[in-house]
Amino acid sequence: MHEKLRKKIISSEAGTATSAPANTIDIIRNAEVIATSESENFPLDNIVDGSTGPGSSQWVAGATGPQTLVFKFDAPQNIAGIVYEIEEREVARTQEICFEVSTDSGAHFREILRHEYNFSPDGSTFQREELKLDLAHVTDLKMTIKPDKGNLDRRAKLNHIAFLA
Ligand SMILES: [Ca+2]
Repeated sequence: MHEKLRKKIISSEAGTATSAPANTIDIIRNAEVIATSESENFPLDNIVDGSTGPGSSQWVAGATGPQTLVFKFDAPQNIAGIVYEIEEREVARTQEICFEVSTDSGAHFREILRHEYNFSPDGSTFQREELKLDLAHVTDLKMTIKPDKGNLDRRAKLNHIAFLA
C-alpha cells in the first residue's frame, strides 16, 4: 500500500501586489486618519487599498506645502515597524518626513525619526522604506510630509503605509 503525497498547486500570478504580512495592523478597522488635505482624484483611501509598488494608487495632497496625517487608533497599539511607499515621477524635489507618536491620545507627541529623500525624474522616482521600531501603547501616530524643503509649491504624495504589530 502506498501513501499519497499530500500536495497543493498554487499558481503564482505575475503582476499581483505582494500581500501584506500577517502582522500588519488593519488601519481601516483600527484607526481614523486625520489629514490636512486630499485631492479629489487621489484620496487618502489610496494609501491603504493594497495597491503598492511603482505605478500604484496614491494619495496626493489637495494643497502644496507641508501636510500632516494623524493616525488615531481606536485602542493603543504596539508598533514594531512602519512601511511606506512614495512615488514622484513628475518633478525633482527634496522631501522630509517626520514621524511622531503619542501615548496620551494626542496631548503630547514625541519625535521618533526624521527622514530626507531626493526625487528626480531622471533618477529616483520611487521610495520604499521599512522602519524597525519598538513602540508601546501608541494612541496616535503623526506623519508630517514636507514635499519640498525650502520651496513650498510641491505636493505631498503617499502610495502606501502599513504599521507592523
Ligand atoms: Ca495605494
